[in-house]
Amino acid sequence: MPENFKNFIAGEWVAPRTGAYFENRNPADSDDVIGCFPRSGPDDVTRAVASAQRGFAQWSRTPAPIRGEVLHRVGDLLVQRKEDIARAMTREMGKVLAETRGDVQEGIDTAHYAHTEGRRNKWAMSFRRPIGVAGLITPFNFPLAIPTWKMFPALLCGNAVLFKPAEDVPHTAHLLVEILLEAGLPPEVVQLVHGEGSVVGKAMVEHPEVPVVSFTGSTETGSIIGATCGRMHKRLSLEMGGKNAMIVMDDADLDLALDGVLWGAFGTTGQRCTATSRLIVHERVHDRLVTLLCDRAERMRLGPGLDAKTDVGPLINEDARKKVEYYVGVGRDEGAQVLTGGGRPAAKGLERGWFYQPTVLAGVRAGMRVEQEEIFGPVLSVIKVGSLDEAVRVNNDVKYGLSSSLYTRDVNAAFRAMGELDTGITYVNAPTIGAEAHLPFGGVKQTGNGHREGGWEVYDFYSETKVVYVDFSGKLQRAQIDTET
Ligand code: UN1
Repeated sequence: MPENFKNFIAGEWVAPRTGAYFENRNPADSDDVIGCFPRSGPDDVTRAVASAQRGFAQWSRTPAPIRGEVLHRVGDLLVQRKEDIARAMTREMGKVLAETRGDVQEGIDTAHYAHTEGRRNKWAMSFRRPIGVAGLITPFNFPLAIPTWKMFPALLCGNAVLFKPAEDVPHTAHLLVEILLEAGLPPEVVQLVHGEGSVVGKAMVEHPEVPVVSFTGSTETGSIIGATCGRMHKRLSLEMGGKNAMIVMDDADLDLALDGVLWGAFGTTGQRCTATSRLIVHERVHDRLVTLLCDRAERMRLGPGLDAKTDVGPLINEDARKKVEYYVGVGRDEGAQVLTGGGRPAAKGLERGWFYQPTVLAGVRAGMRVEQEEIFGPVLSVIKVGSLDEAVRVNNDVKYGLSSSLYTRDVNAAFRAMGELDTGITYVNAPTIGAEAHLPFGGVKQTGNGHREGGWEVYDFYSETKVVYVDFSGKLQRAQIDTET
């Protein structure tokens, strides 16, 4: 005779008021009756609810840590009986043992997690407070965007801002501050101080009443700022160099990769921290892609940015062009071939600007200076590899880690590379540039110091977390000690 199981009501195992039962059979063997279970009626429910109300009154006043302890013991007992319960569950429900064991394990995990949640036994909250005057030092390449990345979250958090834009782009900074004032920002909340980094930037960073500093620029300057901020215990966000690579695998959509690399390498005349300055190409598609690339690069139109027909504008200044010229020379000396570009454009009308041709260096090998150092101009180094593993190694073997990109149609390869590419940002089937405001922006290694701009992470940076505990028990509850009622 199969066993008659009972209800558990008001602290007891009891038979249903109805006296009726139903059979529970093994779905894999309908001759196997597991037991007979109560076919209960509304009376049973009413009694159960009345009892549960008393239970609630008691349990809701039991401190959460004690509730957690009980759940912890439940988890431990589930561990002990895991196998028995899994077997009983398979017999009744039918799914295979590996699955019913997993089912029990999920219960164990849930119990142990609930236990730790029970530590929250005081009413508590955390909220954010502004820090003070934020010193913002910004580069020339995104004259509006980068100041806003820093300024808007800083202001939203309640800080005042002291803004020093790059010497090459003071006018955009001026226009931005005018807009802030026109929008109603109280005038003393923003300060704009133009000038040189070595004077104005330095004075800001060293000022004791500027407790938070955000800098985007070179790794060299970032290191100096970091030393000062470290010494003065200031909060500092650094966004520095990059040597970003696009990897193109042999299964990639080459037309897509071609559009991507042209935009990544020569957009903004290569003057982005995120610029694609290395193209790591699988040997099976290398020659084809490089031919197409040089052909397209040669046809890019240089000119003033205000001319609608221009693809590539000038570099920011003479020093920037000299640096690019220097590096192309270094590349030649290292044995790279200049497949296209490699000089100033001859076209009339460009003599008075800091123009430089989009340049492709081929035959670049890992470890060459043009492969390792940030050039910040329209120069792309092409490195040939034989596998994704090699491509990832080459990508990672630089001191920077801002952005990376992988072109492939292999979803498994893409997901593996997302984890292995040692950069703060990875694009799949898109170039290394193009970060958006709602996601965290920043890099690893010498690119940054662990902070992020953008997303909600930046709000962390511009605020201090305040935690408040309110103990309403009317008696001292010593944390971690008074765990009993
Ligand atoms: C930079 O070059 O410092 O992701 C910023 C991008 C741009 C920002 C670049 N949205 O390329």
